[in-house]
Amino acid sequence: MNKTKTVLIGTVLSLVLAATGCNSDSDSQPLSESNEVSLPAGSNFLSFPNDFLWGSATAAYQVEGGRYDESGKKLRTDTYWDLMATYQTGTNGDVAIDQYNRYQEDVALMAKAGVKAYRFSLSMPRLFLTNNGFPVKGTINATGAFTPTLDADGKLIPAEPNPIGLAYYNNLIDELLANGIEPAITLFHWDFPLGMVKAGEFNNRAITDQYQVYAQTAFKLFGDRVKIWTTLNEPFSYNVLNNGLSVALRADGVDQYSIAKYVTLEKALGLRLTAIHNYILAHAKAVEVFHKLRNSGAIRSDAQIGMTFDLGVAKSASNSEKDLEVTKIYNDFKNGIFVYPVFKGRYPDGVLSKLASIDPKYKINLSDQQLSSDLDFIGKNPGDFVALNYYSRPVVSYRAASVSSPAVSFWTIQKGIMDSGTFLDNIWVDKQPNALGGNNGPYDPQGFYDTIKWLSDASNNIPMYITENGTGYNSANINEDNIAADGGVHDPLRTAYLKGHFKAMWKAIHDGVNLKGYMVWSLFDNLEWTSFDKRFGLIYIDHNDNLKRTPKDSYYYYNSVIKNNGLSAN
Ligand code: BGP
Repeated sequence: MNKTKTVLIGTVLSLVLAATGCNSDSDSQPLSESNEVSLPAGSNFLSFPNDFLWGSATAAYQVEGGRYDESGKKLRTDTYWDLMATYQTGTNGDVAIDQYNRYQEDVALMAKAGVKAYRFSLSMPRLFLTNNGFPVKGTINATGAFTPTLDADGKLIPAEPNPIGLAYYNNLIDELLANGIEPAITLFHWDFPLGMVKAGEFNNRAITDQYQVYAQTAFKLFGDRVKIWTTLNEPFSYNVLNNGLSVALRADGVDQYSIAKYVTLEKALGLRLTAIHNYILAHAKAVEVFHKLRNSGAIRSDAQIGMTFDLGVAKSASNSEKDLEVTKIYNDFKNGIFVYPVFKGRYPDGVLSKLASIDPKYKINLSDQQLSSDLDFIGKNPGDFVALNYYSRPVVSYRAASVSSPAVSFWTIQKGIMDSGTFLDNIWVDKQPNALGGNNGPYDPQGFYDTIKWLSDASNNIPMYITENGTGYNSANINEDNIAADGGVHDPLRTAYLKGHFKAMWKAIHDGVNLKGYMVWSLFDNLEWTSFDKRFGLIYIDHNDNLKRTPKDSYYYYNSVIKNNGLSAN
């Protein structure tokens, strides 16, 4: 280990110890203590509701592997991420953490951790192997273009699921249930078959109908056993931060990496506005068909569905009127653009006109009439719960136009690089990581609380699940994820991070938020889309030793929280 890193870790550890009240030494500085939530005086043990669902989350491309069988035959068709990951770092998800072959071992580790739910995603490329992974029947012409086949009523026809892929998900679900773990399915966690990306993915409205048929097929296949469903993962990250935007840029003939540094947040939102709208429309279409099936008794009557949002409600840099005002605008625009259509049936006031005023091509490509009928439909199909992924949140301040920007905005499309930039003329957004925040942006449990509250208000306090939260560190930052001499993995930073966020959840419930469960990201170190370096797991995966699983200290901490259904306030 090099010296700089050793010093850094030493400093950070003392900050953590000071912040968690474990063992302060004289050099300790308070670690953004203002970011911790304050608990009611006299709080001692923080108990969670009896039915609180403590769980963990993953996504298919990040854990499954299982791209080929032993004879080299494809077990799934290609996904866009097979290209993305390889293009960026030369790595790929062919094996990932091999959950495809080791799901029984992994479920046993979940059971040992005491988790009550496992959120995983279905891989469309695995479930539909033929026809380039399209979930509907169709034909492919010589140039590779897909044309859906329609029935006599002009409707799409569901494709036959691939029996081997289907067997995998059935086995996984049955194994979870046999271990008393609730399966929670994400229908779309970004790994579209390559063919659907070539067909325009969410820029193409027709994809929303194909997605609806896919959702219906999945409900019919697994809805007898699965109670918790999320439709689509993270509209912001999918459409703006990473692959959606890169698809848009490539389609424009622009190299995504050279343009990355010139892409301001509003430009990225503008470029993907139609796709964002279609993403939300697809959610509503899945909810509609889900409720039809539930009403007709075709799936469990207690099954529930919702969408997973990636939000971070910004903190104002100061109490100045201007900072407070731009922070409100930022939150309404940046978070509201995804949430308001679903729960209010409208986009935030002024956001569409503002984006169009920046560039006339930043618009949803629909007639006013179609847009308003879509919003009516979306507003009528919000789902049964709302789900939140939270890692961090930015600090926002007013920046006079006369102040020269230190740099062009870096809302980079490469995952994992969070930086600062301008948003809408005079809004400065700062997302520098702090010690406990690792490479996710700053550690900010108060931001978690604020985001939960904001989302609860925006969704009329509908039941809420946290579907992702956690932290990953890597060698470029702070590497605490190593097998120690004693054979364990000691990750006090991750434990401290979790503890701070559990307190924030407790407080939100105490303050009336209808929070039903929490899925940590992640139980396993996994393929963080383009690299294995960022380790988010409570279980260490050893790439030098046959992907051996070793529970980290944070795993045992989580186990104790679940067992006690709460944690100490101190
Ligand atoms: C979320 C994704 C997850 C996972 C997580 C890790 O955006 O839904 O799939 O990748 O982020 O966080 P990070 O973006 O810091 O890598």
